[in-house]
Parts: sequence; structure tokens; C-alpha cells
Amino acid sequence: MTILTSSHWGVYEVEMQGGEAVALHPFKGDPDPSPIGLHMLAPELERSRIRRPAVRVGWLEGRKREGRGREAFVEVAWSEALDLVAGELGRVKAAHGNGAIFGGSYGWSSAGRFHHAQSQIHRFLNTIGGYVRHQDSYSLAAARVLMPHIMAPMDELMAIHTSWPVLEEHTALFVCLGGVPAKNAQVGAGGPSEHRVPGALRRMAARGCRFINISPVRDDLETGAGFEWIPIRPNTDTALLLALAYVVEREGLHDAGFLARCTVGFERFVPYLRGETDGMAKTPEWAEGITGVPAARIAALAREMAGARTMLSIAWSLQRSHHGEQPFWACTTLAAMLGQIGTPGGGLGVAYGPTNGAGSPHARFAGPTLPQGENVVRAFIPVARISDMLLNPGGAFTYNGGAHRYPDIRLVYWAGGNPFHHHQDLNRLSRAWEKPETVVVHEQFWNPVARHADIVLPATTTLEREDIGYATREKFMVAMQRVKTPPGEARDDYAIFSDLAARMGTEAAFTEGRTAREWLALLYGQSQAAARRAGVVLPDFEIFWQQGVVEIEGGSTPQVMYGAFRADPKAHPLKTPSGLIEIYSERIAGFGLADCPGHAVWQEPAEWLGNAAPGQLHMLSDQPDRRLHSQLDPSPWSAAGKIGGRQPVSMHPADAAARGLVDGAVVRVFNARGATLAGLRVTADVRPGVVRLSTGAWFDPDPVVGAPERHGNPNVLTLDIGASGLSQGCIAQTCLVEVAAFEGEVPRVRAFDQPDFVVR
Ligand SMILES: Nc1nc2c(c(=O)[nH]1)N[C@H]1C(S)=C(S)[C@@H](COP(=O)(O)OP(=O)(O)OC[C@H]3O[C@@H](n4cnc5c(=O)[nH]c(N)nc54)[C@H](O)[C@@H]3O)O[C@H]1N2
Ligand SMILES: Nc1nc2c(c(=O)[nH]1)N[C@H]1C(S)=C(S)[C@@H](COP(=O)(O)OP(=O)(O)OC[C@H]3O[C@@H](n4cnc5c(=O)[nH]c(N)nc54)[C@H](O)[C@@H]3O)O[C@H]1N2
Ligand SMILES: [Mo]
Repeated sequence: MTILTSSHWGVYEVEMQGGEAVALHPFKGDPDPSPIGLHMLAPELERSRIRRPAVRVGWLEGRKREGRGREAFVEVAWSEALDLVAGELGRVKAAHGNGAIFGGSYGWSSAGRFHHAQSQIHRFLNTIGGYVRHQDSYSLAAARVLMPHIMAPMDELMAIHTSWPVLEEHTALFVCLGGVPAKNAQVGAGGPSEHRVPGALRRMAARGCRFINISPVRDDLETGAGFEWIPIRPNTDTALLLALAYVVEREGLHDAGFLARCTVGFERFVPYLRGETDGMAKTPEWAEGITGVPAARIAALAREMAGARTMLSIAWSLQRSHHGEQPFWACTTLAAMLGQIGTPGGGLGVAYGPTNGAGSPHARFAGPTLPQGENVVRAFIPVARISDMLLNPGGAFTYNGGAHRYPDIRLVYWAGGNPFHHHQDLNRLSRAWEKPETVVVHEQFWNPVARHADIVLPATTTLEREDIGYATREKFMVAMQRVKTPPGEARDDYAIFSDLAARMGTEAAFTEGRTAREWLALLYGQSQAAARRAGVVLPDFEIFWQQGVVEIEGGSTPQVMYGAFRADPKAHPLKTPSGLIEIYSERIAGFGLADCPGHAVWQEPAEWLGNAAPGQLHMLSDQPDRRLHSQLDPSPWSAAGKIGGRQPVSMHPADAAARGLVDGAVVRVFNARGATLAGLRVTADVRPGVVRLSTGAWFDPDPVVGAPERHGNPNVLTLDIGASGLSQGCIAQTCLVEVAAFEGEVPRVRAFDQPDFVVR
């Protein structure tokens, strides 16, 4: 029997010897397996595991906050650590209420539907009276808030994307903003068991579909054939989309029938396009000045798109920017004007590429899901406003039409996420992080978030516990066996929270008397029932567990997004106020926000090439190809992508020459917010004026005050303001930097393993 395991980057076959995993191999059922997860057993990772509960020295001595992130830790027994955590939860609850506990705990955690750390922590905190939560994600905040007003919630849109086989058959022109990066489609929350994207793109190209990639970088599309690259300036896509819409309208290429039947507000948008409302017609010449794309190319592209079965696809990175709602709204508007939404192979894609999920032809049903209970604390923050919250208790913010205030947080509790990876302006976060009285973290590794805790509880990995691997609309569900002994005294998050619940008097509510295996059987049974309703027969739990895997058969055929809506919008209305696509939204206009009015508009971002000082470059910090965020960064696969142990920063040859920089050099990337050391990669695959520093190198601040971060972490440079008053989303892609040669002795990147760090 082959033992399988599942991860966010795919399913793998586990080679066992004497009851322990010794190697991982690609899953034979996967046409394009990802190499990322093959390295989960690497000794480099094992060395940085947390082995025993540990408490920061200054906190233990006198609840001192100053040393957080810098001091050593003292290992303690589990019983002592759990007493300390329960004591702190009880103290803060009694003195300040549950509204002083921040348990948002944003992060991807690991695959596995039961041991999902975010679900575990939320369920636990709900049993003790609730916590301050977060809303939306770093992935999608601008789009997640905008899209339900004008079309549909993002989760629904992702699930109903036109299937790849339909695109393969019908799409003549595929225009993508931000590519369809195969590196990103390696990933899918819970287990992408069948990597579909690289093959689908190759087959589309082979059948003659023409691809155009509009992106500051060339290599975020791979079709196996040539394609046109339109190297746009970052954060200016809205201007390009508006100019395309201008040409379509002026030349009468829009589909008046579709607009009348399926949309509202076109007549209120046209005066803006023509410049009647602001004195500026959104002509191709106007857009050329903003985007750097030649006016003639813009005008021709509009005609090409109107003249062929066209799929217009947008990457999520575009909305991770200042005014990030606008490219999504402009894209929806243009696709509606072209009138191809609901046709096979035409229309709009808002999730092709970011993960493996969109375009799947497999059945849709709810996978096993741990119920989180009810959170009675009403206070929340938009997810990326964490530093604002900690620095500014009581401060006001707007969100999705409402007015709110930041809570006063005393205790921060994190399991399954790494804010010292995901947040912007990490130097500012470091200052904000000094505010809470206590920080508790469950982690697997001595990574930056563990090092910024007061109490660290060591958690197991997926290989060290039993679980069920499944991602929405995937082909396989996997019985994840326990194949490895945990290091030291690491425990499952479920076991940790169960013991804490016992100390808090809520054990019965948290565990409901079930072992982990009993939970698996229960949750599987619920999913089995949901699958049956969707026309899919799953075997009973015992058979599933013995088989190790089940292939999801039936329940789905290739689909066309909004085919039924297009045919009869009255019978199949959208959940927008009008039931139609909203080119103009009365509701958003009614919020009265200057930075997000009632239709798509071009507004300058806070930082972009249009306001750059001489020498400044636009920095993109995209998803890393050899990791999932910060996960597995010490692995040999991740390390092999670095230059001298640092994350590479890609730069155009002309920009390198202008600065006298050579390939492979250690460079200082900096702005007023911070500085980092990266390894230079010179390549014509990025547009002049742009650099790309992918995320995920473990944050390694130099203890010397003012010295650059040492590992090439872009978030010491990014800007920490909200996308707009509507969504408050993360705007990591809006960021200007300078790059210079590093003078002097190059500091070493810290070794992230444990012994130099923990004292006993
Ligand atoms: N500059 C910039 N910043 C960005 C982005 C960007 O494009 N540019 N992208 C943003 C996006 S889209 C996202 S989603 C975020 C991602 O941010 P995160 O999701 O926070 O990043 P991860 O590295 O996946 O963090 C997961 C953490 O959970 C831990 N973990 C895994 N499994 C378990 C478990 O079972 N139990 C416990 N207790 N811990 C576990 C891992 O060790 C890891 O530290 O980053 C955001 N940040
Ligand atoms: N290997 C791997 N895959 C991942 C992840 C990972 O960490 N590693 N993270 C996953 C997660 S959590 C998410 S949310 C998704 C994110 O998916 P996305 O947000 O779509 O991914 P990014 O890699 O940030 O950006 C995609 C492309 O958009 C380009 N781009 C950036 N800014 C602009 C712009 O202003 N205009 C245009 N036209 N293009 C721009 C970038 O250069 C990049 O090539 O990826 C997922 N996939
Ligand atoms: Mo994300």
C-alpha cells in the first residue's frame, strides 16, 4: 500500500521504513506535481523545529515587554506553560473582557481539514467567550469587499469560473493582467491533488489561442509557445482598462444588448469615460502617459478584444495596491461592455492562476469542516490594519460603508500564521508589537513569529498527525496518516487547546468528548452527506481510511461562468442590489468615499512611477516560486533559489547598468521605511523602472539599530495603509524603493535553528 499525504502544494507519496517516513515522492495521480513539498522531511527544517514550550526571559522575570523579538527563551514543562497561558487568558478576560484578546490569527496554517490551526484557535477562543477577529484576507480584501456589490462574492466567483476544458475549446484570445503564473497555481488551500494550470495553458496555446500578458514582468505566463508581453507600469492597469473601454464605446464596439439586459449604470459611467465629468477623456493617449503602453497598441487591443472570443483575466496582485478595488471594477466593466460574459470561453476571470482551484471541472461540495462555534465579541479589524489597531486603540476607521473603532488589545494569540511574514512595514509592526501585555504563539519552527512571542508552544506538522486532505473542487480526498514522530515534546494544536480548555473550564464545549480520530470520522460523514447531495458517492469513513485516498467521480461537468444569467438574468439574478452587474453602484456611491466613488475611476496611488523621485524604482513583492509564503523557507529547495543566502531582487539590465550593479551582487534595497539586503538578479524579464523581490525570506532584522534587514524581506519596505476607506485591504504592491551596492562587510543571515537561542 502507498501512503499518501496532502499539503497546500499537493499530494505526495510517503516512503516508509520501520514506521517512519524516510522520503517523499511525487503523487502519480498528479500531472504536474510541485517540487515544494518534496522537501518536507529535510534535516534543515527539522533543525529549526521547536521542541519544548518556551517562555521569553523578560516576560518570565517580570512581564517585561521591551525585549520582545530580541531576547532568549527559557524552556519550561508543558504543565507550567499551559498554566501560564490559562492564567493570562483568565487575567485579561477578568480585567478587560474578551474584547481585549486579539485572536484573528491570520495565516495559511497547514493542509488537513481538522487540525487547521486557524479553525482550532477560533473554536477554542469562542468557548471562552470570544475574541477580536479579522475580516477578509491579505490575498483578497479590496476585491472581496468590492465584488459582492457589483457582481458576486469572490468565493462564489472562484467556484463558478469557466472550466479549463471549455477555454481550451473556445477561447481565441486570452488577455491576462498579471499573467497566469504556474508558480502560484502550485498552491491550493488544503491540497491541490491535480495541478491543472500548466497543462491547460499549453493545450490552449497548441489549439491556437493567442495570449497577451499585461504585466510589469514577463515570466508570469508560460504557454509553451510565444505570446505578446505588454510591459505595463505597476498599479496603472485601471488607466489602461479605462482607455480600452473608451475605444470600445467610441467605436460602438460595445454590446448594447448585453449592457441593457445584464447590467446597470453604463449611462452614468460613459460621461466619465468621455471626460464630461472631470474634463479628461480616458483616451489611449491619456493612458499612454500613465501606463507606458503606446496609445496605438491600446486602441488596436480594444478592437482585437471586441473582435474575438476573449477571456479577460486579472491576477489578485492588482487589487493588493492602493485603490485596489479599481482594477477589478474596471475589468468587470470592460468585460461587461464586450458582452462576452456567459459565453463559452469568453468573459471575465478573476482567479485563473492565483491558486490551482479556479477552472476545475470537478464537483463542488463542502469538504470536512471543523465548526468554530459562535463569537460573541463584535469588535473586528480589517485584516491588514493590525499595526493601526495596536498603535491606536479607540481610533476610528471605516469599512464597507460602516464606521468603527479599534479595540484596546492586551493579549495577542496566534496559531497558524506569521504576521512577521505577511504584514507590511515590518519596522512599524515591530513597534506596534511592543504594545500588548502578552503574546502567545503556537508554532512548528523557530521562525520570526515564534521569536516575537512571550510564550511559544511547539506544534506538530501534518506528517505527525492524522487528518483529511481536501481542497474545494479537487479530484482526490486523502486520508493523511501519521508518518513521523514529532520532535521533542511538540503536540497537536488540538491537544494543546484541549488541555487549555480543561484549565479554562470549557473542555466539554471544545472537545465534545471526541478524540482527533473521532472528529475525523464525524467531519468526514458530514462531507460525505454534502457530496451525496452534489451527486458524488464517497465510501464510508472506515473504507476511506483504509484505502488512503478516494477519487471524486461525477457530480460535475465543464461549466460556463454565468451562462444561465446571460440567457435569462431575471430568472437567475445576481445577489447585487439590482440583480445585475453594477457598472455604477448606488450603494457604494452612497458610502460617500472620496477614494472609492460609484464607478470605476483612475486615482493615483500613493507611490508609483508617476510620482517617483529620480533613482526610485517600483518594487513588486509577489508570491515566491519555491515556497508558500514563509513556509519551508529553510528547506534546500527554497535555499537553492537564493543568492548568497538572500532572496534575489530582479532588475532590468539598463537599471543595473545605471547603478553600476552586477548580477549576483549584494544590494541594499531601501526607502524611508527601512532597508534590506538582497542578491541582485539582472534580467530583461522585468520592465525598466521595476524591481521584483518575492516574499517569504524569514525576517532577519540586524541587532545593530538602523542596519538593514539581512535576508531580502520586502515587507520592511512596503507601505502600511489601506487600499481605500471601502476595504482597508493590504497594498503590498504599492511601493517605491531605491537600490544601491552594499558597501562594507556583508553581515551573515542568521541561522534559524534553535540551539543558539533557547536557554534551559
Ligand atoms: N509584501 C507582500 N506581503 C504579502 C503578500 C504579498 O504579495 N506581498 N501576500 C500576502 C498574502 S496573499 C498572504 S495569504 C499572506 C500569507 O501570510 P501567512 O499565511 O501568515 O504566511 P505563512 O508563511 O503561510 O504562515 C503560516 C504559518 O503557520 C505555521 N503553521 C503551519 N501549520 C501549522 C500548524 O498546524 N499549527 C501551527 N500552530 N502553526 C502552523 C507555519 O510554520 C507558518 O509560520 O502574506 C501576505 N503578505
Ligand atoms: N508558489 C506559491 N504560490 C502561491 C503562493 C505562494 O506563497 N507561493 N501564495 C498563494 C496566495 S496566498 C495567494 S493570495 C496567491 C496570490 O496570487 P497573485 O496575487 O495573483 O500573485 P502574485 O505573485 O503576487 O502576482 C501575480 C503577478 O502579478 C504581477 N503584478 C504585480 N503588480 C502588478 C500590477 O500592478 N499590474 C499588473 N498587470 N501585474 C502586476 C506580479 O509581478 C506577478 O507576476 O498566490 C498563491 N500561490
Ligand atoms: Mo494570499
